[in-house]
Amino acid sequence: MGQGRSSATQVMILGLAIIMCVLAIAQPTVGTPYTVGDAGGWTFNVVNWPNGKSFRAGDVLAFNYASSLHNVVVVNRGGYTSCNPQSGAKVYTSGKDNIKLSKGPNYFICTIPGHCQSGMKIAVNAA
Ligand SMILES: [Cu+2]
Repeated sequence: MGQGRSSATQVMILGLAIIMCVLAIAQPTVGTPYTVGDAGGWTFNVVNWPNGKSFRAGDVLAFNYASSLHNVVVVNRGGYTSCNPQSGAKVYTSGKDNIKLSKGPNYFICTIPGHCQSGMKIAVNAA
């Protein structure tokens, strides 16, 4: 009599194990999220925020800022250094922009006049 119950328990355990395996496999490889500037957000003098952090391709940078005051522009190395975006640079303006890092160097600036020059720029290298 006890035989029936224990096999039902075994089936249940097996079922749970299968479900857990499926969940583990289905877990997408999501990049680590980072909030640029931490609590201060995307603002002036955020330039040193990436220091000491290691980023990987696929990690997501969250740029939080007042959309009336700032923007986020994806630039190349020259645009980063000069604070002048190359033509066709992608511009984000929502105030809550999540940008996925690509492998290698990633550069972001704010193009509101004077802001990039005031340290509103970051360079992030993604492994
Ligand atoms: Cu700005």
